[in-house]
Amino acid sequence: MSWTEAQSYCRDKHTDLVTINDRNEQNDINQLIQRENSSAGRVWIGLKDTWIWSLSDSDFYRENESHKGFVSVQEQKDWTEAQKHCTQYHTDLASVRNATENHQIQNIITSPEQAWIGLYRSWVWSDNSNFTFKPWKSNEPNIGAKNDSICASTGISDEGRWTDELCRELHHFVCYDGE
Ligand SMILES: [Ca+2]
Repeated sequence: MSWTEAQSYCRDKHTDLVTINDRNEQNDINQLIQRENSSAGRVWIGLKDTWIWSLSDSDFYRENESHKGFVSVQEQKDWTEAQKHCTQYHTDLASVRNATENHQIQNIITSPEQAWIGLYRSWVWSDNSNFTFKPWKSNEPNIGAKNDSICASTGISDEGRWTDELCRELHHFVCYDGE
């Protein structure tokens, strides 16, 4: 199945695709795969690369509707430094929810240079739990960011270390069952 189909299957029949938080869980899954799918190559886990807004509190705009406003900062910074600046002096980099807001931002940008907004790519677990344990295989992940759907897999070899794959590829997968 593709990653998306695997996620639907797991959510329907179990809880979700598996989330792996530490070395022990990684070992358990590696043993499970060896027992059940000894011929399988790569096996989907619940990790996916996706676009997210740096301002993660979606209630923010609702609660502060009256004093919401975009601020254009005339300093050259990389994205991380820009985000740091915004959280220190304002709230965060701008989240852009619709065409009106996009237009408001266009109107306050005075230079012809591109300006950062709060959108970035990150690895997230299917169940939204924290992503801290990262046993990537060496030279992985290695799929360019221009691909819009990248998911993670484990396997039998190399202590189950992870690789990134295009989500549409067909692989076996591991569900998590919270029951
Ligand atoms: Ca890869």
